[in-house]
Amino acid sequence: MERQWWQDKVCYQIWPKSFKDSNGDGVGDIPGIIDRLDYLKELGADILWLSPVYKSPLADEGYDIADYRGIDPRFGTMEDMERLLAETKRRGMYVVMDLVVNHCSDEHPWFQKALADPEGPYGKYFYFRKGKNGAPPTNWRGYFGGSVWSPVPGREDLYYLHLFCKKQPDLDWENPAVRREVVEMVNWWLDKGVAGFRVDAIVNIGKPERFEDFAPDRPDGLADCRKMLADPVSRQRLHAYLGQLRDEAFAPHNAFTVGEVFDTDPAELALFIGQGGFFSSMFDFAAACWGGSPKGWYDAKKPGPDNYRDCCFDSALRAAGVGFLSNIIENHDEPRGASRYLPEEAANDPRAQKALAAVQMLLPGLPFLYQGQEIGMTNTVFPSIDAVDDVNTHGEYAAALAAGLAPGEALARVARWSRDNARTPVQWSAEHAAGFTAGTPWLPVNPNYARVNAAAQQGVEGSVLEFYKSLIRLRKNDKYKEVLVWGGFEPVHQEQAGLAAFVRAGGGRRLLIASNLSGEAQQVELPGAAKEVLLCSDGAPGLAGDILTLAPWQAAVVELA
Ligand code: TEU
Repeated sequence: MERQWWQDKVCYQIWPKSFKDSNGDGVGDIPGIIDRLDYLKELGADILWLSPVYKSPLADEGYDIADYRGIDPRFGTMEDMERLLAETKRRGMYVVMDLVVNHCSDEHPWFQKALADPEGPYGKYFYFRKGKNGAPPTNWRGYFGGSVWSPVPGREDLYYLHLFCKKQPDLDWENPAVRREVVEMVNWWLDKGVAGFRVDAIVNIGKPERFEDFAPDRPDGLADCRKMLADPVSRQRLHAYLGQLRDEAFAPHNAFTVGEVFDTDPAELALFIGQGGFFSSMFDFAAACWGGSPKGWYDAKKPGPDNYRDCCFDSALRAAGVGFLSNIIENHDEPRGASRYLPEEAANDPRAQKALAAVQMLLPGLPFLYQGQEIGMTNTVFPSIDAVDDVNTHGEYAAALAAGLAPGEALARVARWSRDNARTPVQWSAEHAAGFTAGTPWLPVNPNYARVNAAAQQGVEGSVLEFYKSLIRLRKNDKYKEVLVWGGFEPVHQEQAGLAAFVRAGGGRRLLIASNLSGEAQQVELPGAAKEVLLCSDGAPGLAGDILTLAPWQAAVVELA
């Protein structure tokens, strides 16, 4: 496999609204990001993925774009964006934007023109369909709950399609004019100096030839819209559109792209991330999807450390020799990784957070950190459903109530998985509003900020932040880069509960990564003679003959002879 410029990099996701506010309005902004570039550089982040900063009514927090070539004034100006590009370049860093093109905002001029004349040229940018006997054209349920169809105001029996919220009308990719607009816009940003894109919700652009009802799958009488993704025509179309984006925009710029790809057939992996695939990489959502329920995510099961390990190992084996998956424990759509994968009593334990970090950062593939992960931020508390901002959480809360759950129980369920857990402001210090803003933060800070914050960890040995830095330094160290970036992967002792252990081999070296994801000491039989302990999360591991002893929640990297 030909090597690519981005493979030895470390990525960091910024969710701008909650990263750092520079002007006291309580909303994070681009100047705030520029202000923290030295912090990110010191952490070892190379590629910064910015969730959307485009002009938007923020109905879905920027994933509803009203102008693809404009910056929302809440986040700054185009001059700020250009300064960010220059300042990152100066530090040898890269900026990756979010490409949200399954849909736009209903406030985008395309949709406004389409509403004014659904039969005109802009009507063909979207999906307008006649209803069926007074009901919407199909019985599909959208990602955030409710019908995917909303009536066109002032038009009897005419609807438009939105797989997400009703302020996010789907673009019709079968229309070559839509594809042309997107290709030109992508090239415009790449010419401006962005290094690539994280590609949002992209599998949804492939739609079937005909829109037909599916068998209802919940008490609401609707059927999951994702059923259309399996349609062979949807799939063929998806591949054709992605091929065009790659050939006409990504490839000529040697861009880095990472797809938000759910619902792939393992057989499609090479097509997506193999040599010459549609994307450079795609996220591994195996662990995030573990325990999912057909009733909705309010009903999902909580995974434990062993489930996390098994999902990651399966994915790593599947991708071996094919391409680079992007590894995450959390993002802006998920609860905090520590709260999700660690047992409840350990979620706030820095030792456990470090043990989880060692696995994620040293697996094969590309590590992605999400803002605040590096300081061990955890889920927040929601005093009531009114304290929740996220549109998706409100949809799930409604589904939980409709399924018969009492309001208190419904709140407890959605609180565990809510996207707002990841969206509370980054905790920079123990000062006012965790140092995020001089004003009132748009979403309350997590009450644990006095204890969990960057200032308290910066330069402090044994802190979660410093441990992430040492993991990143190890991955980038010239001596170990070959094995940790491009080396092979072999799970060991996978049957041992509470242990995540694997061997990376390459460039003449073999490294054992062993992480004790349990509160009990563990003995690990070494798969070879120990040569040197390269890294340990806390103190030093016990080494006697061919047995490595790990203290509770201790992780170690051992070079084998
Ligand atoms: O997410 C796509 C997606 O499938 C989500 O609905 C996901 O299943 C859900 O958020 C899990 O909680 C992307 C973005 O990451 C998300 O923030 C947007 O809301 C969505 O697309 C629409 O653009």
